[in-house]
Amino acid sequence: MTSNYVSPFIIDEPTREQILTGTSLEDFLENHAKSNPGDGRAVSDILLGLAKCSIQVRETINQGALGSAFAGVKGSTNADGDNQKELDVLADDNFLDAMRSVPVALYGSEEINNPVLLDSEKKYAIAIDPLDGSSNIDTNVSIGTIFGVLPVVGEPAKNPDETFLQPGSAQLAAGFFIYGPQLAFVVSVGNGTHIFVYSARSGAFILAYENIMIPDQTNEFAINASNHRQWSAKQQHYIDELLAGVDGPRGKRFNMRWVGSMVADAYRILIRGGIFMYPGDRRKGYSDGRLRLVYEANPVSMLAEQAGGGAICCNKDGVTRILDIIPTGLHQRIPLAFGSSKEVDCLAGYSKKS
Ligand code: AFP
Repeated sequence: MTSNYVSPFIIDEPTREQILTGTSLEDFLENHAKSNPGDGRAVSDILLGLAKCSIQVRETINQGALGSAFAGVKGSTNADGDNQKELDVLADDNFLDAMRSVPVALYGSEEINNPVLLDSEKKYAIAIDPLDGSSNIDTNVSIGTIFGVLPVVGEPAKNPDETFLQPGSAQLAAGFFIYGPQLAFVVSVGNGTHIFVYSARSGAFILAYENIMIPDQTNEFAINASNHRQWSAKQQHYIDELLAGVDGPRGKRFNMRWVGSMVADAYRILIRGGIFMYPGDRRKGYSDGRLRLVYEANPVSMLAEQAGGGAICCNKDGVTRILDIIPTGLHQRIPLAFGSSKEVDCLAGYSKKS
């Protein structure tokens, strides 16, 4: 049977990839290595190692229910008591292996109780959530890998925890991969936040947004509103005033979005603004929210700040910049809010009100 159908996806015009400068992640990292004689080369090698691994992980994710990694709950739990799925474990194994051939001494992962010592002679550590949003795996929703790169402090063999108890401001780089409609890599090495999109055509990550800036104002918020009754009065007051719309004190309508994978919500906020919140609440085990400071809040806060946004913790002690907090443990949770700077400031104002 013959068909005259012509796919609209086959076009002769140049793609945006061809029009873009064509800067690949490798070029970008080579430049970073050359212009930062101290840590630049090592950080670049680590980021490249992570990026290569993300392509492998993405291939497994793309198989979906047809692949063996979607076998479901594995029966074991991680350090925080969450069910682990096959894919969490697989992603963790892949990233751990990838870090063996780059200058990483310590690997601190959401999936492993204690940091893993890879090579005590090396000078860098990686804090990672290998599969953020893993409860969305079976639902074909975007999930991701989020990480921060830290300098090793003290003696990694004797006291591996010490390195992970540095504030987020010590991070040399941070980023996340998002396994969504596109495989994208959001990264900062301390000079802005940049987004690379993986091109299957060229087999490389290509710079798509250089120095992305989060719009400082927004009318979109992200929170799991089903927890409303569990929040503090201040948190409820802030959200209630957003919901009051044009007739309320904010005088405008706010829209809500909640993916349930922080990386996906963060990506949207980087692209079009917004505020993300996971506050502490009254549920058992949720007094400091759900997100982990060292390998979730710190990386996303570096990316938000480097994109002109803000990132804070609001709790009974007041308002603190996330990147200034000294962690008490690798798996510590933290109430987190980040996004458009003016909206983050506004939330901080509500939190300070008596
Ligand atoms: P999982 O990785 O266990 O799915 O957790 C994802 C997450 O830490 C973060 O990515 C989401 O923003 C948040 O949890 C969603 O939490 P709720 O299910 O309480 O809305």
